[in-house]
Amino acid sequence: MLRTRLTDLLGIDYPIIQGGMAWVADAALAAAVSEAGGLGLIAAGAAPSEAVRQEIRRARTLTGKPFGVNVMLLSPYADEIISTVIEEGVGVVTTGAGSPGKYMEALKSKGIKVLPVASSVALGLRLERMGADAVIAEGCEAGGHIGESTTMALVPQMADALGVPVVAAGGIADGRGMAAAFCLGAEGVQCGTCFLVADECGIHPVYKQKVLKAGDCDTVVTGRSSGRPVRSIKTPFTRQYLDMEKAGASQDELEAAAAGSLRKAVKDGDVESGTFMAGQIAGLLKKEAKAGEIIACMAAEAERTLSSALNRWADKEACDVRP
Ligand code: TUI
Repeated sequence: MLRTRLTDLLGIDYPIIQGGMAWVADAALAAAVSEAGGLGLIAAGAAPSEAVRQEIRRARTLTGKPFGVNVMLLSPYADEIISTVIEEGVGVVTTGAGSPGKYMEALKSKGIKVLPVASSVALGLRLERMGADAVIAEGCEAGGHIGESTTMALVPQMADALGVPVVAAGGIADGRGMAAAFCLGAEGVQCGTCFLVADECGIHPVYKQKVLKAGDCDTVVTGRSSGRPVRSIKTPFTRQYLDMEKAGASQDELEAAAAGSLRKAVKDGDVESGTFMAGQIAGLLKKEAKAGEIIACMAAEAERTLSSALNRWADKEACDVRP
């Protein structure tokens, strides 16, 4: 069994965390993932704290297993969401799109496990010093808001630099990817895109089909000009947006074009003005499945892949000829 420090830390069966996808990751998806032995997350996204509270309570009616809340730190409601998470006794918080520094003491003093996303080693080290229980090293293969480094380059450097467990994210959607992440030094994985096609994921059917039909080159990064790059599935809208960026559109114009576009994709399947966030691994996903099947298959395939590979951990000392 793939037991690691992460499974012990979180009290879960498989070292698999579901990504905290804004507008997507609700109580139903989080509970399904947690019921299957992973860690489900409710994404707070930009929702008001009372809506997040209702989702936390709904998840409790669906599962008795541990689940967490992802706090998107650019949210205007981040302060209240942190208070809500504490009041509701949620055990795990993951964060994205910023540093959770100012919330760390409040969360840690209540025994809440904090797993921030970091897309660089420098940030990972800072987060560890602040008391992060584990760090999610997310490569730019991921969907949504991303950093610069790839998962392949980031994870081993993060694992060497940190003492706390590293969770690999970005580009992982099956057991081979999970095994690869473990070979790079990760003790867990976080997967978002593969759960977009879970039966329990309530996104618009058009969104699901876009993921299922995507090929390896069908995602694109917009927003580089504004310093907030976002990966999503190529659409006429992403083409238009990139053209606006090339033409030197102002931040205000770009923000106005993107405002509400993720919601339009998730809720309405709006192909004209929606942003269908997904990672590069979308091309690997060919069918819908229950969250429990996705997790069980991934874990079993990772174990098979790892046990049939050379035992690199045993060789690590002997092979220490790396620079
Ligand atoms: O957060 C994500 N993915 C997201 S958030 C999101 S909502 C959004 N939509 C449009 C623009 C911006 C956000 C959609 N997808 N992943 C985790 C992640 N966090 N990736 C990168 C980071 C990150 C970036 C900067 C973490 C920390 C950071 O700066 C920390 C600091 O203050 O130094």
